[in-house]
Amino acid sequence: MRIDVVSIFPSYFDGLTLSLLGKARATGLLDLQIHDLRNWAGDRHRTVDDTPYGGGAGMVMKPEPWALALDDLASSGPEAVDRPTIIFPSPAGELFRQKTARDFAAREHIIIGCGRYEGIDERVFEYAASLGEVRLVSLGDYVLNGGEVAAMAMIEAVGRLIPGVVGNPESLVEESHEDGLLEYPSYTKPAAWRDRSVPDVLLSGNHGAIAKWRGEQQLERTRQRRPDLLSD
Ligand code: 6GU
Repeated sequence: MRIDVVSIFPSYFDGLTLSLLGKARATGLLDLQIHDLRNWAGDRHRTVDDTPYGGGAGMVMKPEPWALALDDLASSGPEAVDRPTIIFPSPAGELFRQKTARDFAAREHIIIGCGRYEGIDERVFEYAASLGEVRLVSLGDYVLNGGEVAAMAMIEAVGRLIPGVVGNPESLVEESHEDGLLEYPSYTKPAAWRDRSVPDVLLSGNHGAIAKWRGEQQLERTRQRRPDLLSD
């Protein structure tokens, strides 16, 4: 899978050389390339923003550098991928969920455009739709300063679903959100620690009873912490 990221802060993404995703990149499972939007700016100062028409606070990202970046990257993907998926992290987008991650993990070529300032000129989204499938995607109902942190979260969530990235694929199915519920609690040794003991059932060796208990814990936690998940 190929992922191209466009940002004015490429070094945000340095952390993606670490751990499982770093290994996936080194072994070629994930071709992740980070690009500086200013490479496509047209002037000596490498300007990428300007004042908003109609007035208002802050600056808006200019359309021209974005269009040139998208032109170059859309035609640079893996062989035979004519239309990439073009993701713009945005607090005004659809919610990014585990099922969105599964959807994106099945794509061959993803381009992620990270906006800053007060946003990107609206015509960029229209133009991008002529090159691929455009998705505006939000991490949740709060505001970040730009798309970079959201893009990193999405890359990690998507990258770990690429076959082979997570060593034991069984660990992918027993996680929060894979089955629409929160994860059951986990314990390790010692069995008694600071006056707290591990639930007896986990020491019983009775696999049926353990599975039943874990299922009950998942439901109870979901009811308490995320009742919204039970009604979706
Ligand atoms: Cl994707 N972008 C920004 N700037 N803020 C956010 C977000 C994305 N998701 C939640 N807040």
